Amino acid sequence: MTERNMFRRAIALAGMLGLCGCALSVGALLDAGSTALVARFDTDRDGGLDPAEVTAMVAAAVPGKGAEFDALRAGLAAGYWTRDCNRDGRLSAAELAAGDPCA
Ligand SMILES: [Ca+2]
Ligand SMILES: [Ca+2]
Repeated sequence: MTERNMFRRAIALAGMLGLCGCALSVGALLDAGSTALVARFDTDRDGGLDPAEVTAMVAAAVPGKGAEFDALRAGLAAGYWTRDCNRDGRLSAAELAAGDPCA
């Protein structure tokens, strides 16, 4: 297997885990706690991540150019938004931290 193919498989796996949103927490994916994650990307300091902030977070987690990366980022962002259980358009640290936040 070439190094490039291994890389592609790795990002595909990361995308699936992000879409699932169950096996792996967002915090674990970025190797940071949810509170630290919100603190890092909450640029307007309202205590939650709005769509622009989530986009910035995903871009930081998955750098790279091209359609594959765009699709991966879109998938990850969609996975994160399944955690917005109160549907206020913001992801709080509690929503990011919960293993199954909408249960
Ligand atoms: Ca915010
Ligand atoms: Ca929310």
